Amino acid sequence: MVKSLLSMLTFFILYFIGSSNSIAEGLDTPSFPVPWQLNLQNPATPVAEQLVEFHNFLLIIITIISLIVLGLLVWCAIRYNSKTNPVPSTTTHNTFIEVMWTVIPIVILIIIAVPSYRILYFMDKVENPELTVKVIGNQWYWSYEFPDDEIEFDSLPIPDSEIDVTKGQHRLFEVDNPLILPIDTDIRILFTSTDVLHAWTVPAFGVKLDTVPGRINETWTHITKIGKFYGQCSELCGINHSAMPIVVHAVSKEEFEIWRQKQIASNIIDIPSKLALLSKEK
Ligand SMILES: [Cu+2]
Repeated sequence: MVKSLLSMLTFFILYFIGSSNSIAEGLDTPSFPVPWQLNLQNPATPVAEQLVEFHNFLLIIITIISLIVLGLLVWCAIRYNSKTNPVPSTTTHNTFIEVMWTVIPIVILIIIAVPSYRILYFMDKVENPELTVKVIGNQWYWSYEFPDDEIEFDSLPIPDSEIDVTKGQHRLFEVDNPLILPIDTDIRILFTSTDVLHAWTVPAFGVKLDTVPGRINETWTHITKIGKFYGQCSELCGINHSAMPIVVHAVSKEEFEIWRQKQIASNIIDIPSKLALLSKEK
């Protein structure tokens, strides 16, 4: 406990010195929650990198503001209490101070708004996506589609009883069919839902978007690291909201191509059975 507190304290001190990014990388934050985890997850996309930088920038601003306000409160409490200052001043207006406490917050808000909007527009769309993936929220699991290749599959959570910790599996976080995505590729992600609102959230990608029934939302990603990335549904969607984990396997372009071809091949084999199903429906 004491050790954890000390490491937390050291972390914060170093954090405020301004070397936060290198520390965050050094800690190699895993892409799922762990006890005593601090900071955001390690970014794996340019969007997530910018969000982490923006978060660190805001942390500096709020720290300075908090310290100034605290300093003013302490100063007033000590210098102007009834003992040290028995006869209070009757001053009610000071034009200079009033202008300052209006102008300074406006300037601070502008300083925050500019990078905030820059990231918001950066996250919005990618010009020429190399790949499109569609995320569909269902009560209570995710479905994924690659519309260009007619690949589609469901991604269901693995129940606690089947989790094998020795294989590095994490309780409440694993799925049977993870989403496979290539690295170094501009990927357009479309979001929709079949029933209620869900939100597809993968913190390491800086992606968090609602899936809305009857509507398509859009964002993009460009994964820079090979790895396994975890996320969860982040919109209260019913009784099993907590049992909608997201797993993304980011693989090399070559590996992705092999996986894609396999999926396409299995689709082709499936066509006769699909046709049979269709004729039955008629
Ligand atoms: Cu959900």
